[in-house]
Amino acid sequence: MADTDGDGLISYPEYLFFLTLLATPPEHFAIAFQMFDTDRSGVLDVDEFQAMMYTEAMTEVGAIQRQGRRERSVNRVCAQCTQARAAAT
Ligand SMILES: [Ca+2]
Repeated sequence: MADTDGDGLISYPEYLFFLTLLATPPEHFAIAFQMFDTDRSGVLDVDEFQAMMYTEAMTEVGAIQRQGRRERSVNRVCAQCTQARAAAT
């Protein structure tokens, strides 16, 4: 379930996404789904799913910056976001 791209490995964005799922109250799922289903098709296509993963990772970047953690951690997350977006194109 956490290995969303099926490569047999759990990337940091996938890990963050999975943790977010675990922490999300059930009543918020429908709202979140509608937010990411930008074409209102009722399903998330690859682009919408990648945008969701990117948003989750960038949310974590903001949290890291607010908590004043080391810049190296932020750079690692940003590099993984860049890799995820490059893989999607
Ligand atoms: Ca859609």
